[in-house]
Amino acid sequence: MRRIDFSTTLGNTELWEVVNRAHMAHTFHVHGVSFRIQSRDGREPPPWERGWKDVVLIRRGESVRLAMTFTQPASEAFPFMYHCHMLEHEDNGMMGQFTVVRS
Ligand SMILES: [Cu+2]
Repeated sequence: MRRIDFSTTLGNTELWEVVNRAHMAHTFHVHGVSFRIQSRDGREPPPWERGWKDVVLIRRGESVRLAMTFTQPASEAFPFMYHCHMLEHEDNGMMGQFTVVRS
């Protein structure tokens, strides 16, 4: 609960590549920010996935690129989380935490 996995700066735009090397699909969710799916396995996402998201399904073996801009601060005392949205997975630790600091 007290672990901070990384920190970013308020106003930063980042491109995250999330790779699912597991044997099943996972629903990747980020708190405190919305993102757009830039690609799935290097290909443009289908039309229904081109809007703002906070959850993305990542099938086994798949890789997605997500673009996001951090507009809300998050301190070490109240960090944001990113996690699998399947309850049994997040309850078993498929989760991380990050801060958004002022420059
Ligand atoms: Cu999962």
